[in-house]
Amino acid sequence: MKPYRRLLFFISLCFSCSLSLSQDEPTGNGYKVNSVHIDPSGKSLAAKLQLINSTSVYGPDIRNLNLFAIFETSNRLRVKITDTDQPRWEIPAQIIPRESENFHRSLSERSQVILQESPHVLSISDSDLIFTLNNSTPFTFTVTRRSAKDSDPLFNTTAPGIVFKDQYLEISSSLPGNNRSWLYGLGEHTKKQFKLNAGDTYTLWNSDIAASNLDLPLYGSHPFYLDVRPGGISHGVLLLNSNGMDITYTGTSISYKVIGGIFDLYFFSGPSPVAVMDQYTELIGRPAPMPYWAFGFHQCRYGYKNVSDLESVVDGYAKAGIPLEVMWTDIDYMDAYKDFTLDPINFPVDKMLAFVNRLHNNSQNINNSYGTYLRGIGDGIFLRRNGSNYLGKVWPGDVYFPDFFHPNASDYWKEEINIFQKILPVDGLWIDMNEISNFITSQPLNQLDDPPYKIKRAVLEKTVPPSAVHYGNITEYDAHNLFGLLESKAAHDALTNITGKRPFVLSRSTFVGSGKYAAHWTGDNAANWENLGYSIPSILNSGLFGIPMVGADICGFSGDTNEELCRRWIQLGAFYPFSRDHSEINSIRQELYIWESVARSARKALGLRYRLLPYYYTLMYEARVKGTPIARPLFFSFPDDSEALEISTQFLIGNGVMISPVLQQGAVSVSAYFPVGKWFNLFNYSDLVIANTGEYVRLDAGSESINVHVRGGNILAMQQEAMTTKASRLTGFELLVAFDEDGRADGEVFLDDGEVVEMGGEEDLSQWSLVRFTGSVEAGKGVVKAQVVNGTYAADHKFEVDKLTFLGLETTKPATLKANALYVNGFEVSKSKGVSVKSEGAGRFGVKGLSQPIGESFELEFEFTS
Ligand code: NBV
Repeated sequence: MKPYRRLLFFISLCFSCSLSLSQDEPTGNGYKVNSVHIDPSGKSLAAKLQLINSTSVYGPDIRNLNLFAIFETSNRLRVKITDTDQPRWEIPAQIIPRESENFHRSLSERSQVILQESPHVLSISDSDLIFTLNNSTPFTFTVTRRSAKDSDPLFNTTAPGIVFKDQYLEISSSLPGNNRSWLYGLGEHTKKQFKLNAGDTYTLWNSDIAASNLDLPLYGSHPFYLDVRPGGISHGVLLLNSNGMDITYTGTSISYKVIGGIFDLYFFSGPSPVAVMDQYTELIGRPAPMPYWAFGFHQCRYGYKNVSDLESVVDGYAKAGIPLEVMWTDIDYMDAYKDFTLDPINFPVDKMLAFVNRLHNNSQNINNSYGTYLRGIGDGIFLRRNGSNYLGKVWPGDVYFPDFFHPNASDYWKEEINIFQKILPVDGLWIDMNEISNFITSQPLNQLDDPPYKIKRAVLEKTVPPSAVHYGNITEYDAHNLFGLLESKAAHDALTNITGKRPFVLSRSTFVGSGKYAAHWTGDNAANWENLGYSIPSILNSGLFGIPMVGADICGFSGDTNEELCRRWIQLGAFYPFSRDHSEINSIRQELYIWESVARSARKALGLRYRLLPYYYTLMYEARVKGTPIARPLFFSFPDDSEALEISTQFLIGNGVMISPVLQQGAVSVSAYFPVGKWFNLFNYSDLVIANTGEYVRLDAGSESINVHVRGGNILAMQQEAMTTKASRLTGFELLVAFDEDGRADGEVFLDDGEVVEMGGEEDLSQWSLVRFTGSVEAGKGVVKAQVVNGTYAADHKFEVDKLTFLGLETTKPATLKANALYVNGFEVSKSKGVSVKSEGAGRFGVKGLSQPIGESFELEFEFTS
């Protein structure tokens, strides 16, 4: 039997004159404060706002507004501004649960009472944020940081104040500018650099635009940014709004021009980037745990011809000795590109079943009439426009689109997946084209299809028209950006329910909160050197948006790749959280075994990735509980290093593993930035870089190698490389203890079976383990402690540490050391049979043959002399 692989199944979402403004004409004249009520607890404030003067552009102004400000938690401030008299579109709380909805309503009833002296300050003692409402004409508000009183405000709305019309909302804040504020986020866009670029406008309207295009609105919408101020003091800002918008960042200001909904702003106080992510994902939903196998290597291509083509790829990987965990099928497997069907000629069910080695021996077959369509019609599940189902065109030809707002939609979707699952039990779902992509652009029907303010993407273009309606009369105009999120949720819930296991869903389109349900790939990049580089900002952005399981198409999707590019791409891509090679039908084949040098690079880079699987998986757990991205910008670990804030060509995996890839054709060295610390090459544990302050170091990067360093201060739990994640999981553990300049290190490891639905669930403690490690070394004596937070799973499954490697033992310069004695829980083990303690080079020694259970707390002491 071939090594166990997985088959991923693909669902493509297919069922069957602008006003010009003269320079000086304002879009609005702002509002004044009519009344303010501050709750006696000091936690919330409600104000009535009144329009000062109307303007003629973009439609009539809304006259009366309610403003609420509330500390929802000590580190989260919400500022919501909406129409006093008419309900308006807001993202339903069932989609993204919010806390203070009812509270706002009750406050608004009381808010006519007091008009205190201006300014009105909202501050609570346990929050670092302060909200100030200025009773100026027009009114403005600011958010400041208590602990940095005299520093620049975090958010500071500027004259002429806000504009609030039915189809046009505008709000701006001044920013302190260059070297006093660094912004990241606002996506999804492909960008040359991670840091936002002054002068850019970010349009948010989910679009099927290839990721190879710089600075255009891509598949997802995330109106969230992280703002880092001097010293690394960070906060986050979310405008929770699903309507189309343009966000312009000038460096000294940010302004939002939104075509609907309300202002619902959230401020997250940080003060570290990691804390902002914790606070942000606490609101929008923590990232979905991914199955262990999903961290293996994936191979995909649009254009695999038939089952034997798939088989030959699997064989190719096996022969080349390159690990392959997941084999994907793109739309090619479908019958005339219809969801939930199999092509009876090239991908017949029997061969597919044999291929995935899970034959259920039932004689089910695909029916000629398209059941998914018929059942959808029966349930009235499709999106409508102008009184009938809206007919679009995608791969199969004429199609209808399921309406995930319909109360029966998730059951319908589950049933379709279930029916298919019974025919072919696949391991995951890939949902593509869910922006929603449409091959046709319909004629405008009304003002929704042709809004007065034109965001920088025609809202009608190649999508379902904004005038289409969802269940409950929700217009596509308002809900467009939510489609991918809702489909991800439906697919995630369906898979969990059907399989009883942790689901894997890969979605192209995303919105705020998508990470709770799905992984993401960055979309259709191109096989060229520029796109190799862009992949770093793109994956870092996804992490910032709360979708840590992300990767770019390795070796490039469109256009022909080449040996050198593919080699450099697998060297980098082996370390993406989601590592998948994928290419387009018209491009040459690019499986990693095709070129010898690529194969050698793949074995090397993926070999290290597989050794790091326990580390990646523990980072998945950290993402699950705290929202910290798996792939992080350097400044997440070094927020006060202003150079780190600029780096877009390197990234960190977790806290302390740094990837410094070659991104240029022909280069055999790389200039890598090293924040302060001791950095050890992870391939050979030596080639130490000691950075006394942050510094650039030129590193060799021969054509088949990539630089990966671990920073002193980290303890990594590693296992042995293997051809599958399952085989690797069965090998003994190695603890890599890399001491920092102060002789300290820490780390942790999370273990479970890799597919139980929750990660670290509270109900059944027998299903997982978490162990924390700390280490210190001083004057020839070192100690490593393992503190078991929950050890049941590791103990039951007899996970053991076989090997320990200590790096950076010397406190001054690297020296060859002699290990004298090793004790575990007070017993000397260095003389025990099978245990060896040896110097393995300058400043480092290795312990082998240990058999120390991970599920039990232990204390390991060692003595050495130089
Ligand atoms: O299904 C084909 C492709 C897929 O391979 C790619 O990853 C998606 O982003 N899909 C887009 C449809 C359009 C291909 C031009």
